[in-house]
Amino acid sequence: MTEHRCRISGAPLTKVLDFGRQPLGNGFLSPEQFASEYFYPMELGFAEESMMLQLIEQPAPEQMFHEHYAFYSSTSRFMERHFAEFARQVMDSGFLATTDPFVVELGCNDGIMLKNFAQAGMRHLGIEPSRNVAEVANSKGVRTLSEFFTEDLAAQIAKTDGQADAFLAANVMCHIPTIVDVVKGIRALLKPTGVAMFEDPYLGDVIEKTSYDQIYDEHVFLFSALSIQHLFGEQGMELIDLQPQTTHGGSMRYVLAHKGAHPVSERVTRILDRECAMGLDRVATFDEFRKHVERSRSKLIALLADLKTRGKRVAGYGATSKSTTILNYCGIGPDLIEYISDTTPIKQGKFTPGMHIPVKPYEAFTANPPDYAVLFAWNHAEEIMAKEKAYMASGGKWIVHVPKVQVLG
Ligand code: DWN
Repeated sequence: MTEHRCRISGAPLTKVLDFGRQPLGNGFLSPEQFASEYFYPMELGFAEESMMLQLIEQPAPEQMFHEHYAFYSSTSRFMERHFAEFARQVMDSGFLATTDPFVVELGCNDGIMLKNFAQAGMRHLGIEPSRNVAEVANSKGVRTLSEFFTEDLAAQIAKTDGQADAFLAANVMCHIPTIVDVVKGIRALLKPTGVAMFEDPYLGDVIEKTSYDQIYDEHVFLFSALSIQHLFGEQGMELIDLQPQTTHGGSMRYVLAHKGAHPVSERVTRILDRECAMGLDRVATFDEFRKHVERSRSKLIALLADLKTRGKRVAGYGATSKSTTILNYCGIGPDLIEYISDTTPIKQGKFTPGMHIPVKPYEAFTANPPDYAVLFAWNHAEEIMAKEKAYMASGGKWIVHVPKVQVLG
């Protein structure tokens, strides 16, 4: 039997959760592709030395991030504003050189954040392996390379463009299995006074809210401040600030710099202490998490089965990557959920990975609203509820599974 090792420390991983056979989270497909659909065993492992929760096995990056990548960041107005504010914070941070600063963003997708630097006339570079979204970024005037970021690429960029004042990433770092190489690249690319700022879904929120749908093929890691401190500490860098975010159901923005380059905020100690109190450094914590996940699954299946028995129509709202985990882990197919509506053209007319529920344009939802809508895009609830007042006024109800399975409305 192969022994699976931690991608950070090389220590053996302890298996803490098994989601069974899962397809690609963003692998929306057509009926002629059903027979050859790719599946892999999705299991979570933990290593106490690195304190890093991670997938034991992950599909190859080229299989997930390519010229047909189905997720465009700019589908949410709220996220547009969030990234404009993130960019403003970087520009006002005092970390950028006063003359000719250089900002690099890893996984810039369609340029949702970097366009703010481009519009401000600032020197910038996006690195985005998914060619289709990188093309959109370039078309918006965001200078973007369609490559995977490595220590070698960092050295090349430093040679051609110079070192960076800021290295940014949002919902990207947790996708990269070769993260140690990426951290070495960041260290090489950053000026001695430069900062790395990145945000990702936060393990503390996932545990507190049982939001297990944050676990899918693309998210090879679920970070905590403890694991990030350890990972960067090994490469001579340190956490200088932590800024909790409400995005994606609870994220954390990590601010890192070369060791000793900048003062460390008192928030860092406070959050690290809180994580130790929550047990994010111990394998036993994930056994409790597993029990909560299993309970959540049973409740969701029971609720949908009951609605079916009562002859209610149920649809999904938002064909998220996250929903792939829920649907496949709970075994929910078109018998329980008629269709899922989504505003992303590339997903429409296709079927969800694994369970093959039809994905329909948003207009299908408004034209023939269901009795109940499962809010798979629960992380955008505020924006969606504001938009769907008519659905609720006409008696439409929501099903959410975070922080617990319940019917709203
Ligand atoms: O890390 C990742 C995050 C940032 O984005 C990626 N690995 C992939 C992706 O994950 P996701 O698909 O779970 O992200 P979202 O932002 O929860 O996806 C929302 C989906 O819902 C999109 O397909 C667009 C759709 N949507 C909609 O149909 N109506 C979204 C909104 C706000 C709406 O009103």
